[in-house]
Parts: sequence; C-alpha cells; structure tokens
Amino acid sequence: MSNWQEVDTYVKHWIKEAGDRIRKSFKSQLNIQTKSNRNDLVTNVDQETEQYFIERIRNTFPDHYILGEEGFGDDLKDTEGTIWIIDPIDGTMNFVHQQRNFAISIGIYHDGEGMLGYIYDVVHDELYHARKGHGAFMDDMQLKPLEEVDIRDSIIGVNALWVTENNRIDREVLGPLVRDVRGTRSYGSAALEMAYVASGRIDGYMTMRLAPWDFAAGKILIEEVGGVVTSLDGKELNILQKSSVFSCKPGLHENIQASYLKGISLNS
Ligand code: 2AM
Ligand code: CA
Repeated sequence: MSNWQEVDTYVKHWIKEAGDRIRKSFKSQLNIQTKSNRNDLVTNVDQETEQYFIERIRNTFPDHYILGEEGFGDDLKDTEGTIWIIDPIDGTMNFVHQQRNFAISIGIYHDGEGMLGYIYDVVHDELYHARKGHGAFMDDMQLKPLEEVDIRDSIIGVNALWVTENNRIDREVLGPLVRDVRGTRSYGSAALEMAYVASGRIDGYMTMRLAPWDFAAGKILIEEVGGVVTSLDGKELNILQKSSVFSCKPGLHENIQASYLKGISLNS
C-alpha cells in the first residue's frame, strides 16, 4: 500500500507544473482534431499533458496503473491495485473556445476505493483536493460538510440538451425539476461542476453520460464532504465504466430521486 501523503505531495507538484504548461500554451497555435464526432475535440495540449503525467507516474510509482482519456495509459480489466484515473483537460471544448472553464482531473483509487482526488481549475489557479478521511480543500481552505437544502432553494448543474429530444433520457423527465429549482447552470466541464458541488457553489449536478476520467476525482471530493454520487437511477458508479452521474448534497439526492426520478429508464 502506498504512502498517500507522499503520493499527494507529488500530485500537487505535478498538477501545478502541468497547469503552468497549459497556461503557457495559450500563446502558441493549437492543433485541434475531432474524435467520435465534430464536437468531441482533442488538442495536442490534451495529449501532451496526459503524457507528462504518465511519464512521471511510471518513473516514481512503477507498480501503479493508469487510466487516461487520451489512451496513453493501461488497458485495465479490474480495479485491483492503485489506479490513477486522469483527464488531462476536462472541458476541452471550453479550453479551445474560451481558454477558461476547464480543469485537470485526477482520481487515485486503491482496490476500487477512492483515496485521493484533485480537480485543478487551471485558469483561476484553484486546486480542489481531497484525501479520504482527511477532508476536502480548495487550496488551503477546508471545504465544509454539505448541508441539506430544499429543492426550491437549490441550483442544479444540468445541460439543456437533456430536456430536448435526445437518445439517452425521455425529454419530459427533467422538465419539472428544472422548473421547480431556483436555477440551473451548465459550465461544460463535469469535473469543475463536481468541484462546485463539493464546495457548495451549486447544490447538485446531473448528466446522462460521463467517462470514468470525468467523474473519478469529483466523486472522491464530494463524498469527503458528505455528498452523494450515483448514477441517475441511484446505482453505485463503476470507476471503469461510462455512466450517467447524479451528484448532490445529502437529502437533496433522495428528494430529487423520490419526486422526479422514480422508475426512470435510461438508454446506454
Ligand atoms: P471532456 O471535455 O474531457 O471530453 C461536457 O459536457 C462534459 O462531458 C465534459 O466534462 C466532457 O469531458 C464530457 N464529455 C463530453 N462528451 C462525452 C462523452 N461522449 N462521453 C463522456 N463524457 C463526455
Ligand atoms: Ca478530456
């Protein structure tokens, strides 16, 4: 078993240096390509950042495994051992179009259990971090335990796409919730939205399809402050599989499920 304090020191150092490189890249020409469709973007900076982490992890922790969005890590069959789940840039569309609202996301799991979580808002130089059992922080400020909130007083992160005709969820399901809450927000980076749930800036965040690197770190952060993270139909997330994600303050999670999400069916 690793010395988590030691791992934590390395991650924080590497994440800041990687962030520095990303900020410097704003001055140079990006090489932008598409992956599965014309809105699924990847740049040379995504790829170089993932390789930056992998090189260092392999040298420093040769017995750890890596799952990275850009595919430079390992091909994992199970959750045994220590696994780094890395999204070098979460919110690539924002990175390309806005040069803000994106994050580096790293979740470190041991035998399937979340041990360390990091979400680095590169442009604001704000690092959200948590170590299981040792609290969650934004930089040096400890994040408070999340408190219950009434649905009508809550702000929920949700993309407008899910209340239009789409192939994952019946467009009628989320309309009543969107109408009843105080407000909705959509930031375009799942990791940042989960960091906002952990820090109480929004009360919940839901989306129909994320990959493990989008939610691995956020799950650790939110659970460390007493929030709940499941799939939209209330199931535990598998950290090696794509899934819908429903993350909320305690109490709000149960109330939204009971009032709006009973018996929903999702298309995978
Ligand atoms: P990315 O920028 O790392 O690809 C945007 O709504 C959020 O969802 C971002 O966090 C984005 O991560 C993620 N995302 C976009 N398309 C996705 C897909 N097809 N599967 C899983 N996650 C996706
Ligand atoms: Ca990404």
